[in-house]
Amino acid sequence: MSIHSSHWGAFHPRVEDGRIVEASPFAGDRDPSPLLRSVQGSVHATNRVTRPAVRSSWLDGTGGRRGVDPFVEVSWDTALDLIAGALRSSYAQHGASAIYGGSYGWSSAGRLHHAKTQLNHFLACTGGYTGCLSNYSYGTAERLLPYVVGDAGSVTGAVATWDEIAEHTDTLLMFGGAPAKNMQLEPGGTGDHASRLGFDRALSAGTQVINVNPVRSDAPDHPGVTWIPARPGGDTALILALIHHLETRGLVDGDFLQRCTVGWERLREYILGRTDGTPKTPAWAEPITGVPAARIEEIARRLSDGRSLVTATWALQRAEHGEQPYWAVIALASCLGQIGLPGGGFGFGYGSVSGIGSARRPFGTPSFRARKNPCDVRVPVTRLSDMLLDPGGTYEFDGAQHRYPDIRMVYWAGGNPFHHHQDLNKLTEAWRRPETIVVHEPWWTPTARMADIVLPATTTLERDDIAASSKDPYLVAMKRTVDPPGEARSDREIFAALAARLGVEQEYTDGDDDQQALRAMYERARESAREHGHPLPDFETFWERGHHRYELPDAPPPFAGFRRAPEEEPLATPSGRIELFSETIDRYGYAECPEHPVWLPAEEWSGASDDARFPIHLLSPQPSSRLHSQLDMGAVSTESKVAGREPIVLNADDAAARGISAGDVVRIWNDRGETRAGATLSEEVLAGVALLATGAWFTPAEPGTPGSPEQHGNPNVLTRDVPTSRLTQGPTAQSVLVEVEAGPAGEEAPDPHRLPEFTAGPA
Ligand SMILES: Nc1nc2c(c(=O)[nH]1)N[C@H]1C(S)=C(S)[C@@H](COP(=O)(O)OP(=O)(O)OC[C@H]3O[C@@H](n4cnc5c(=O)[nH]c(N)nc54)[C@H](O)[C@@H]3O)O[C@H]1N2
Ligand SMILES: Nc1nc2c(c(=O)[nH]1)N[C@H]1C(S)=C(S)[C@@H](COP(=O)(O)OP(=O)(O)OC[C@H]3O[C@@H](n4cnc5c(=O)[nH]c(N)nc54)[C@H](O)[C@@H]3O)O[C@H]1N2
Ligand SMILES: [Mo]
Repeated sequence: MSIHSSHWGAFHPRVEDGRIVEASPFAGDRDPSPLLRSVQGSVHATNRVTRPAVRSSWLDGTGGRRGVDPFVEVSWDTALDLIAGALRSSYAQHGASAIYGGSYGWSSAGRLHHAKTQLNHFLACTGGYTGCLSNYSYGTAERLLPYVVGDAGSVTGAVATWDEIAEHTDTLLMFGGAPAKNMQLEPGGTGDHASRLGFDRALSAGTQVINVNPVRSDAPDHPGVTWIPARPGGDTALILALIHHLETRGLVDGDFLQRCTVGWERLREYILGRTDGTPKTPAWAEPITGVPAARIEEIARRLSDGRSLVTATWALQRAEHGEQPYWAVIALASCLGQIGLPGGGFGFGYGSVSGIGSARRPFGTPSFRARKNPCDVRVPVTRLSDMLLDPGGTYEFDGAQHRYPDIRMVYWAGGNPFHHHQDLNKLTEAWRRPETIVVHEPWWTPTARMADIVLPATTTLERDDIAASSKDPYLVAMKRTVDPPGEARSDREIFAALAARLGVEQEYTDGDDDQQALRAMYERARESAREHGHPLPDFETFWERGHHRYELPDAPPPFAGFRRAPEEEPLATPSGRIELFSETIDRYGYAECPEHPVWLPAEEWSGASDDARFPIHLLSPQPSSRLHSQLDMGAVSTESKVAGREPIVLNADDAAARGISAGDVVRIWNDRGETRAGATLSEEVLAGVALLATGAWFTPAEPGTPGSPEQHGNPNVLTRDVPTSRLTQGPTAQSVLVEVEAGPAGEEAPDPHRLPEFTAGPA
């Protein structure tokens, strides 16, 4: 039986007449994702890009407008000559930094044909490019944590495993729960979805879960789970109040704080109100968080009574001041004194992706090694629009000042900024600046429609690859299963042809065809695995069998060595300890991210009452029905739509107050934009909060026109393009206020997956 893999899991493709008719779950997967049902409809969708296409007014040099002008289909030779010419002239006139190759995006699970990596490798061979830094997922934490605990492992998977939790944890305090919907995905694929089962095992073993969350359904419906409805964005106040209660009742672990942390005295002064006159008591936190003071005291007592683990989803740091809840969680866990004990302390990202809470592989997995970028300009991903709009402008990041490059050419492969970036009306404006925009895509996505040159890329099922992730026990051979539609080529094949035109073919391919490149990747990983005592079969055996499962020994709990001997195994912080006060951050002087965790209300959140026009706090979580914008034309996403639009989840009382019934089309807006969605009502979402998942294909009524109403329910016309802070420059998509109303009636449902307009030749 043939085998393949994807970010949503390994599967067996069944083929009839050259088409995939079913993707059935891999036998090793104990909890396969329902998203497999969307595979065939996506691979064989009618909106595949099948031939190279060029925007007509770009082709004839008359300018025109992206997103508006029709496309002209051209031969591969013509398209590749045009791109090679544009690259040559960009390098000659403006230098490497004028080419933006950041190209953020998940691409595909295969590690050789990972489109962003291949693009970066290609542009490194041709002379360099402006790259991107950080990510939308956990970029804030990734920057902050090294200052606090020495590295970012506690957000990327170096956390207590579900097995450790089941065995040792009495109380699991979860900010944001651990949503089962998100555990379906793992970048690089998974052969065995283990997290949901792990969570269930912990509950069966008696672990008590406290789910602090504006949404109930992010934890299983189980008697061991208590839902604490809490306002989004208020978590830091709640955590400070927990610490206040522990401190004033003599429940903090003074010995741990003294041995393993620095700065407790300073933080304590703040929490007791001695530096700002406001003690952070449970009564103080009650009106901020919506959680009764008595409840907060009870949680503090439970935490200090037995083994406790404090967690937060990645979503909490994707918000204004997103550093603060994470730093505060670490302070709370420090006060409890169980960091480094099995099933105790803190950990981030449970439920954010599949592999968090699984054993981590301490050695290499097959991956493609891109050449080093000879250009050293890199801009945080969240600053995309500002970079395009403000060439030469300065910005602050991580304690230093930087300058935006002058971008003339944008090259994107494997990402969809017209779904993922905040404030898409601002991006539409910024996107007008570059002279040339090239996109490789399997599908006519919103980003492809906004390009000058679009090249048809294959999907994973149309080429050979290997799936692997450091948090999953399987390596899976992804075998070519069907023929590419039309003239589609793999990104690697496309770049090889361009490299030949630019005289760097040998540098780009190393002389390897796909099979040789896969073998080289595999052999490197095999070597690394062997050094760690894990023999992998030879490449032929692996490829023939289709998968390999690693059996991994249990690793010691995170921070165990440090806890035992902080002097001998110090953290990589300046003090070698956990920093509850950071002198380095203090020196940067960022008022929005000061020297220790603080309560700073967001400019936009449901606790702010100064703009009565926008009373609803809009969260845009990850969709249960797809991966971001991927698989939107698949069965699962299509069936989830309400009135032909993305569903918005409204609190039932909020809906009633607005005369909105289930199934209605609603209009959602704020000062940045407006969109439509289909109403669904729920008692399990806090009043004043609404959920509109990310990833519905951006469909403005008038394409290419900033401010045009979006018709399909993409939340990013409403989100704000402001960073968490100058320290981390993370995204703040969860800090958004909107208003929602019924109607307008009679609008036709959009067709987000339609083909663009084509014309025979330049006008
Ligand atoms: N409002 C709001 N916005 C968000 C978020 C949020 O929570 N709220 N979350 C953010 C987060 S965490 C993330 S990670 C981003 C995700 O943003 P993206 O990673 O950009 O989202 P995807 O939809 O996965 O886009 C991947 C694109 O790559 C294309 N692709 C797939 N395989 C191939 C291939 O082999 N070759 C080529 N050339 N293309 C391929 C797909 O068709 C798709 O268009 O979104 C962010 N945006
Ligand atoms: N099905 C599916 N799964 C996915 C993805 C996908 O597109 N589809 N995308 C993947 C990617 S790229 C990423 S980065 C991860 C993201 O993983 P997360 O960031 O963890 O995902 P979210 O769904 O945004 O949020 C998780 C939960 O946090 C809660 N939450 C949000 N804000 C707050 C708050 O202020 N306080 C509290 N207490 N709770 C809050 C919400 O109720 C939400 O359900 O998901 C991954 N998993
Ligand atoms: Mo992400």
